[in-house]
Formats: sequence, structure tokens, C-alpha cells
Amino acid sequence: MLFDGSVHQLPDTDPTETQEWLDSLDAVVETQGKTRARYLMSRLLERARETQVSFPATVSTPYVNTIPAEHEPWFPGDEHLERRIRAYIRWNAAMMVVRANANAEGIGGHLSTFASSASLYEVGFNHFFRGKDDGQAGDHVYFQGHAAPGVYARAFLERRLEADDLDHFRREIGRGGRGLSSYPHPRLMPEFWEFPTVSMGLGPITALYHARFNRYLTNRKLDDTTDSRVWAFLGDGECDEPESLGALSLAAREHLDNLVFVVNCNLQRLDGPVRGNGKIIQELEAVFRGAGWNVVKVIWGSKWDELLARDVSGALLNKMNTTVDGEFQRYTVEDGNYIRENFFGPDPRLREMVSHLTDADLQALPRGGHDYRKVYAAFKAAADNLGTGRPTAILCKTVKGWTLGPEIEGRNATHQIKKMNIDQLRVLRDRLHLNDEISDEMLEGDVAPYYRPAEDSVEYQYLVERRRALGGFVPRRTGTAKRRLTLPSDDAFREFDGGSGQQSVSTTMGFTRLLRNLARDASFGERVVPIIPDEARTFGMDSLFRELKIYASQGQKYEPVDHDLLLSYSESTSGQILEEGITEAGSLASFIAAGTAYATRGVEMVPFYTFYSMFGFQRVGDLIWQAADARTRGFLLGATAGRTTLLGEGLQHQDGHSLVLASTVPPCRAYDPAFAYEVAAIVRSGLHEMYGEVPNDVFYYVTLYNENYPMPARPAIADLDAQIMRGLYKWADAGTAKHRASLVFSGSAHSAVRAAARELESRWDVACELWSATSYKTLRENALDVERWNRLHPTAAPRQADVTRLLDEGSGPVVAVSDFMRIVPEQVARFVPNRLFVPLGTDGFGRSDTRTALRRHFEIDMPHVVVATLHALARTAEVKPEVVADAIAHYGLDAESINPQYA
Ligand SMILES: Cc1ncc(C[n+]2csc(CCOP(=O)(O)OP(=O)(O)O)c2C)c(N)n1
Ligand SMILES: [Mg+2]
Repeated sequence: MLFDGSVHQLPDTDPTETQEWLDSLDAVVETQGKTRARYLMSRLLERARETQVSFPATVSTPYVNTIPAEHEPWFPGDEHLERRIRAYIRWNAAMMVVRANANAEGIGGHLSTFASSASLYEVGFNHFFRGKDDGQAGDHVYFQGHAAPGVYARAFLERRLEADDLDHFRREIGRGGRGLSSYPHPRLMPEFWEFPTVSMGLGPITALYHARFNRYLTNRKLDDTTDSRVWAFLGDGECDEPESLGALSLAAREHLDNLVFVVNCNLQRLDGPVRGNGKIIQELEAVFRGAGWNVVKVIWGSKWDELLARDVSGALLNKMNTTVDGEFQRYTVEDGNYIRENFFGPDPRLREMVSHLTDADLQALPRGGHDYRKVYAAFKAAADNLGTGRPTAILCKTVKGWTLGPEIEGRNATHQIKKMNIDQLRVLRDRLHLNDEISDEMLEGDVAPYYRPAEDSVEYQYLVERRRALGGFVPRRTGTAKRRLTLPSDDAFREFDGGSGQQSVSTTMGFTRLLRNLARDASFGERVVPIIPDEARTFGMDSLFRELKIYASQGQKYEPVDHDLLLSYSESTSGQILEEGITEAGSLASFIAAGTAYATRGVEMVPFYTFYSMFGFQRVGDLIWQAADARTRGFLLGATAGRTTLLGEGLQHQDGHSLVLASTVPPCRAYDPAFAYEVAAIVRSGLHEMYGEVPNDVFYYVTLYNENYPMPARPAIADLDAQIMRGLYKWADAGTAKHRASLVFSGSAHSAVRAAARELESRWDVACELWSATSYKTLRENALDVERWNRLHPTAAPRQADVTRLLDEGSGPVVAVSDFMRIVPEQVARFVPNRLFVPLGTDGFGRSDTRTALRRHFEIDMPHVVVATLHALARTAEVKPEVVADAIAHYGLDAESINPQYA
């Protein structure tokens, strides 16, 4: 850094000259003050940059617009017409919220977010956002979630929506589910919204990785994205989320000049000021610049230019620099006289500077984010930035609730105001100069009116012409890919059919082989996107580095230390693997970018994101929810799964609940396979479901274990793949012993269960069927669906759930064991009403120890499965309780040990 004293360690080749420069600076400070000194320093820095004197970037600049008035470009639009259009959109956006809340108290919606950002969006819509008509590349626009009413209001003017649609804002259930969703939700409006953004912070990080993935597609020659930009609109309050700013350095490192963040700095969040005692724009500027971004500040509207030009003393600049946001917010709600007295007044030079302006003039001095030309200049700078290698952040100062009138604008409660009374409507109408369009009588009716110019009006013509010139309407989502993939040949899966013989391998190893097979597939291979967060070696995936190569936009500029090894660390511009480093959030964002490329780019890609299962749903659950909303397709592989299978890592790493969390995500298909052939069947079927003839917008979560054991051969069961996919199949028949039980295993629990079956048969006279439960989530969903159908069709012949049909007919108890919490198998227990259903699992914090010790601790090892089965038989009076006691004694189990769920 510049000011940490390191300069004193550099050689001073001419101390006398150095002293002269320092003396001059001291003299300026003394005679003309610090402002002047700062000015001279800035000019020197500017000159240094011009003359290629490399110099560490300073991260903050004065509180003025980055683009001076004299550098503003010519504005190519018809400003008057655009202002009219904007007024209509502002009006309708407000009306749809007001009407929604008049019709249904408490239905919500937001007036003030869009009111503050209308100019930002309209400049984008009229001049920058490119659509995707006629196969054009188009831009990707991430709208701020709470600004949704403005986007609907524009679509209404464009005649993509009708008044009845606007009246169904937030009424998503009626009309066959064709309401307007509360926020941008592709899951609910798959032909309209592309990107879910309303969970704060997730829009920015996914936009960033989307820009990066576009580059990946180009570098891998899968799609030409060179002309596409990603525009992400976010709130200043939203920037407090770690996800919003946490990945900024990646954008600079990857030279993502195709990325623009537009931060709507209305200085307010939900409760009040974002930085009442500070300056959010200055703070954000420093963060973005420090991360290597280009920053364009749009703080002051044009009317300030004249004042700034007369600010020879620097007094105005000083006032701007030293006024905190809380005061600026106050000025928006006070009258002109207050501004005169408190902002300008205390300094006679400033008071004099505005003496020619009336109080009304002072009140009307606008913020930059409401000044159309200033915003245009900033957007143009960002757009022209393509090719320079730097992402751009545009920081626009606005007023929250702008134009909504004194009772709403800039008020701390503004975010939560959803209603307007007739006087407030009149103020808004007047403020927007809509007196000709909306009469007093119209306002007096029961419902506040919408207004839409006719199709032959110049406004409408202008509006659609602009969109036509820019490639069509935005947002618009197309869910059908133009460039479909060819599914892999079955050869890729076949090698798992024979099992591993005597060789012990893990399902993780099996999956890695499968992934390699898929990537090698002649036609399908290029669509595979392996994603890993700095954990490849943990999963044995470093074996893929050399063959598939790690994606590195700059290539590999060094010879790696392991260059002479077969599995060296190989980076390449055309690399296939996204090795994301230690960021599960970033990796998930990449997963979303790849898994939605079928819609955003029309190119089907298949992400396989493999991670430490504990750091999946638990760490980035909200991003997984977002993936579901965005209709992401692909595979999430929860490796090192199981509370007792991953040993030696302990409480923070051992995952016994990701399957519980997975069950909360509707389109997530969650599987817990025990054997490599099951993994292969799930991946194969998943590919067919997501990328087959009629693609389904779901994604898969598959657990992978790191325990090595001989993989059995695929049993010769007819229709086995379908049985694996429905979640349960009989793996082995029972023997001929006296008593009977069904033992159900998932994942790594198979070894204890199989050993228990042998033991029960030989020592305790119990014949056990063995079942593999690959997906309790699927079984439960099927059972719930059947239950519902039966309820709603009471006189029809009742249907039977899969799990009921498969298990309820058998005899003896059902003991279901997994390396996850007991709630996982238990979720189907009530659908097996005729049998005693006993779940065993790993409730409680994980521990570091051997697998043997852990499985004893969690009571899922062979002896505990035997005891649980015998006890279930005792409860149904098949065996005497003493037999259970004998077993407990025989295996040396400690009946008084601490219950692991509390330990
Ligand atoms: C993760 C998350 N936390 C909280 C919220 C609730 N919330 C919605 S809007 C909002 C304030 C937004 O302020 P800002 O980002 O400044 O946007 P503005 O409306 O001011 O443009 C909050 C807290 C949310 N949507 N997502
Ligand atoms: Mg805000």
C-alpha cells in the first residue's frame, strides 16, 4: 500500500529535489488550504497515469460525479418522449401495488424501490439492454427483486401484459396460476423472468459468475458470448450481504468487462439509512476500486454542474465530502429554506453561491440517479468498457420513493408503504404531469386507474421501436434450447454393471470414473462441466486435471511443480473443470450459470458440482433454493457423505442431515445410493429426465461416500433402473429361518445391514429380506401424491403408494438404516401401516473417531441393527424380551451409554 511507510524503504536518488516537491506541497496547504492541495495531488496522479507512471490505484475520489459535465456524451434519444413513457411506467407501477393492496389487505408489494430506480432501468431499456430476438446473443439483466412492479408496468405499456395481468400482481394462485409473481421467479413465470434476485446478495454473486461462465463458453468454443453483457441491479442496503461483494475480486481477475453492477444508492434500506453516519457511495467506491473494478459515480444532477463550476474555493466540494448520508436523507424531506440554511447557509461563500436560486429551486436540485443524461453517460461508459478488461460498477445516488410525494419520499418507513390515499395519488399525478391523461374524477373512483398510451401514439411507437432496435423485449425467458446436446451412449455406464470384484472402491471413485467416461463421450463430452471447490484431491478427482484441464482464462503461465507427474496440475484457456477455490457460494453460482445455460444461452450444459456434503445445503442452502427457482438442471454430488462414513473429521464435517435439507427443495431429486451401479443408473436416468426429449427442470442431489468396499455387480432384476429411480428395490430375498424381517439400507449403511442379516439368520433364527432405499424423498413424494389423490377421489378405487405396495405386504418388522438422521427413513413410516417400522440413524453431532467406533456410538453397526430387529420382533410378541437382552449382552452393548442425539 501507498501510505504504510514502505516508501521510506525505497532509494531516494535526489533528496534535494524530493524536498523541493514536499516544500511546495506544504506551502500550498499553508497558503491555500487542504482542498487546493488535494486538487493538485489529484492532477499529479492523473498526469502520472497518463504518462504510464504505474502507481497503486487510490480507492476513493471526491464526492462528485466521475464523468464531468464536459465529458458527457451526446444523448441519442428523445428525452421528452422518454420522460413521458417513464411517467406512465412510474404511474402504473405504483397503481398496481396500490390496487393489489386495496383488493387484498396485506398482499404487499413495493412502491419506493422502483420509484427510486425508474430512470436507471429506463435508460437501460431505451438504450442498452439487448434482447435475444432472431438468435442474437443478447444481454442478461438481473433486476432488483423489489423493483418488479416497474418491470411489469413497462411490459404493460409494451402490450406484453394486460390490465388484468397487473391486477393479478401477487395473486399467483387464481387464473390457473397465471398471476404476476411477487418477485422475479422463473419457476412461476418461466416465459418472463430469467433470474431470481429477491434473496438479497444472491443476484449479484450469480450475475458475476454468469459473466464468468459466458467467458468459459466462449473460451471452450461452445457459444459466442463476446457481445453479451450481464447487468446486475442491486440495492445499496443489499451490499451488506457477504455474497454481494464477496466475489468482486474474481470479476477483476477474470477481466470480466462484460459485467456491469448498477447499485441504486438511495441511501436507505428497509428500516432506515444504510450508512446514516457515513457515506455508502464512498464506501462502495473504495471496495469496488480496491477489487480492481472501474467505478462510475453518478451523484449529482445537471443543475449542480453550474454550482460546481463556480466552486473555486472548494467550499462546495468540501461540504459534499463532509455531509453524511443521514443528513442528505434529511435534505430530501425538508423544504428549500432548510437546505439553504443548513447545507449552504453556514458557509457565507456557499450561501452567496445559491443566492440567485429560490427555495423551490434548491429543493429541486436533483440527485444524479434521477438525471437521465448523467445516467446515460454512466451506462455508455460501462458499455464502451467492453474490451478494456475491467468490470464496471455504477453507483447512482437516488431518493427512495422519488416522485411519490412528501409523505413517502425519503421517509424511513417508505419501504413498507403499500397504499396511497386520494391526495397522495393526486400529488403523484401532478408530479408526473399526467393531468391530461388522468383526471380528478378518475382518481375519485373506487380503483386507481392505469394509463396506457394507444398503439398509434408516438409514445408507444417510440417505445417498441427502441426495443426492436435493441433486439426485442427484456426480460423474456425461453426454456427451449437451440443447441441441444446428444445424450451419452450407454457405454459410459456399462462398466459399473459387473461390480468391482475383489477390489474395494468407493462410490466417489465410481462416480469419478463415470464423470471421466462422460467427458470422454464423443458427442456429449464437451457439455460436461465438472465444478469443484478446492477439494478435488479429497474426492480423487485430481486424476481429471491432466485430461480435462482446469479452466483458466489466462492459460497457464508457469510450469507447475508437478509437471513431470502423470496427474499434473494443468490449467488451460480451454480447460473444462471449474476449480473454484474455497467458495461454495461461488461454486453454486457456477452451477446455476451452467445449469441454466439451456435457457439463458440456448445451449444445454450439464454441471456436475462435487463438494463436501456438509458444505452444501447447510452452507449455501439459499443458493440451492435459488437454483431451484431458476430452473437449474444438473447434478449436485454430496461427497464425503454420512455422519459415520467420513471418519476423523468430527462435528463440523460429518454430514448426517443434508438429505433432510434436500427434502425441503421441491424440484430436487435426492438419492442416497449404496453401490456404483446405482450411481450410474441415477446419473443416466437423471440425464434422460433433464436433457431427454421432454426435459424436466429439476436437479439431482446424489450422496457419495468415501468408504471402500467391493462393489457388487448389478443384480439381474427386470426394470432395475426404474426401481432404483422410484427409490426402493429388493436387493436380496430372505432365507428360510423361523422369523421374518425386512432390512432396508441406504448408502454406506449397507455393510452393517448385510452383516446383520447374516447374523440374524445364523444366530437368531430371523430370515431377512434386504432392500436398497435409494431415495426416501421420492418415495415420500409418491406416497403423498397418492394419499392426496385418494382423498380427492373418495369413491374411486384407491391407489397404492410405491412404498406401501413394496413393503406393507411383507411380514415381520421393517428396520431401515442409513448414515443420516432417523427422520430420513422415518418420512415414509406411516405409509407402511401394517408393519412395525424402525428407523436407525445418526442423530446428534458428529465425532472424530474410527468408523467402527462411530457406528457403535450412533447405534447403527451390525450388533445394533440385530438388537433393533430383535426388539421389533419382541414388540410384536414374535420373540421374548429376554432374547433381546441376550443379544445386548452377547454383543457387549452398553445399555446405559449416553444417547448420541444429546451428546
Ligand atoms: C436475504 C434477504 N434478507 C432480507 C430481505 C428483506 N428485504 C427486502 S428489501 C430489504 C431492504 C432493501 O434495501 P436496498 O437493498 O437498499 O434496496 P432499495 O429498496 O433501497 O433499493 C430487505 C431487508 C431479503 N429480501 N433478502
Ligand atoms: Mg437502498
